[in-house]
Amino acid sequence: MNIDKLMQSLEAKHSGEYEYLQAVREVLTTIEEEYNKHPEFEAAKIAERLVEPDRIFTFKVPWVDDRGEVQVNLGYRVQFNNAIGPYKGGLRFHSSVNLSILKFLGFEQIFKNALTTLPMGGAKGGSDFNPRGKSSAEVMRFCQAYMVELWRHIGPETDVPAGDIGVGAREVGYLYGMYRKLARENTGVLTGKNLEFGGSLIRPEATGFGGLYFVKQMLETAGMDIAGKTIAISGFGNVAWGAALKATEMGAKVVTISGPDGYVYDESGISGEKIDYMLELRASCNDVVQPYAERYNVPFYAGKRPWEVKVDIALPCATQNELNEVDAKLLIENGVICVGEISNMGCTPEAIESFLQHKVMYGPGKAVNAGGVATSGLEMTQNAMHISWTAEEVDDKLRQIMGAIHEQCVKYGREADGYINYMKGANIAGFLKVAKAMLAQGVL
Ligand code: 2IT
Repeated sequence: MNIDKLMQSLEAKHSGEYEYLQAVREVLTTIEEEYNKHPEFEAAKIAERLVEPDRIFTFKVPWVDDRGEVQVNLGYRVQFNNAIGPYKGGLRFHSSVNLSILKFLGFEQIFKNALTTLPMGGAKGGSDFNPRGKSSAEVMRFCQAYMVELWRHIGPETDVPAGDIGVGAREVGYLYGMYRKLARENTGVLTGKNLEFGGSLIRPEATGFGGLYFVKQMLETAGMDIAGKTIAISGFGNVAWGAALKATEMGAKVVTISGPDGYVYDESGISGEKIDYMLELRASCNDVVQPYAERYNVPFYAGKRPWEVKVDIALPCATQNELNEVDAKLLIENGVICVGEISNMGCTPEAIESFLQHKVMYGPGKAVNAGGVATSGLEMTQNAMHISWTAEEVDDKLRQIMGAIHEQCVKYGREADGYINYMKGANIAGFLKVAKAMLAQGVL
């Protein structure tokens, strides 16, 4: 595989799609050695076929706001690869959404979904619509207008969307309602549904819980215990909430959460009712964490990120590239032991390089945050069987899946000196599964 040539051709075709090119470069450079052991991959041009999505839908979403004014947003669905199962991946509604971001997320999703051991292909979608500050009626009208266009391209055995940033149970409910009406069928076409119409227990907690199951195993593999460790979390949404809940239950102490406005530092630990309060904060329309600092009388650092705090473990739980080289160096100086991305591509390539150089344990998003989509896969299974599992059954399966992902990362990521390069391990394990499936099915 000639990575430079392939990257140059992608850069020429998709110039300016920085996040997408970043995600592709990371995967190609980490799988190169393994790839070159398989001449059959090169002969079938697996890399060239994998880096381009199967297809992309882009559509206009017109809707009417509460003042009676017509609004026009852009909607997307990127169906990246379905060699091992139906396209699967979330929808992101945020003003920053563009094709580059959805293509990086869709590309990452291929390998993440392969790692879960469940039969799911990779996809992502969304819109530049921002639900923050909108009334529920506006969100409903937008979701309905979005689904009027998307419904023809998805289905329970074809493409199964879910939530991501800006898309929670409320949005999934409105999207599902319109799909059901248009398709005239009740199926598991979306995951992250409410329990009353096919949702799974533990799905809201799953990304955060899965992340902590994984981080606990990383520490245990290095002979350490998560109990008693201090943790910096970024974000204050669903993922940060689930992570704080499980970290606290495991005996660790979460000392930060953050928003676009800055971060709060709660030295005594964000636990108990303070974790419940995160949900209230998220539900309020302002997208700020400062009220937490006022309510619990703790310091708030405006415009700053939580990576300057001295902690044992850092868990990015917000968005892509939220932890850069400067942040990484600060964390390392402060003695960080482990960094687990529960957000997608939370660290910049330079930050990752610093962690690897300093032999800090680093878990990439496609392994650490796979618990969310894994539990979506379990929701699909329950829907297909027309049954629902108990919380314990789902949680047990989630633990097993996170354990299996960890095992694959160790198998393919352990280096000669014993250091586990989880990024390399996750990329190789996810890639091999998809590549073998593509190879067996011919040139498509
Ligand atoms: O990034 C992710 O894995 C998700 N947003 C969840 C996707 C899903 O289909 O549950």
